[in-house]
Amino acid sequence: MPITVRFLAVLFVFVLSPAHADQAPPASVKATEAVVQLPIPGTHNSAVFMRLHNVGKTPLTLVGVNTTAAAKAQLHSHTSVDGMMRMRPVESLALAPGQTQVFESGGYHIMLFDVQAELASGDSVDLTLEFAGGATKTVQAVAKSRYDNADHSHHH
Ligand SMILES: [Cu+2]
Repeated sequence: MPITVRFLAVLFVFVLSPAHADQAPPASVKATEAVVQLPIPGTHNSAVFMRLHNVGKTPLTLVGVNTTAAAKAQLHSHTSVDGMMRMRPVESLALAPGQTQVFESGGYHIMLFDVQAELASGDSVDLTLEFAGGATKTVQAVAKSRYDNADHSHHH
């Protein structure tokens, strides 16, 4: 009986943690100017903006984002539908070698749902970017309020 239990336990762990998740090398990407925009007071959702650069020699496909700073993170695009700007989830985003994808207000962004209420301006937030094939890359973003430096945002 104990042997059977041990076998089942091993099987269980194996099923829960596919081997490739631990062995995939970090994706060759570099994120700069990564910012977690804090939600407008009274709301809970917000977005991440950054510049994501493929510094490797192989094409990459971003398929997901994880962060402990929000209940859920999702890739979004901003497109015009019948003359209205609408956000919509995107399944994946290709990044050619040498390409820089800008995530910005009004364009591609990482949508955050139920942002942690205690997150404050200046806090560092880890974002784990997930790529097709299992490679990941954890990048640091800074939490910012849209009311920070309001006078200077257009002078750079
Ligand atoms: Cu969005």
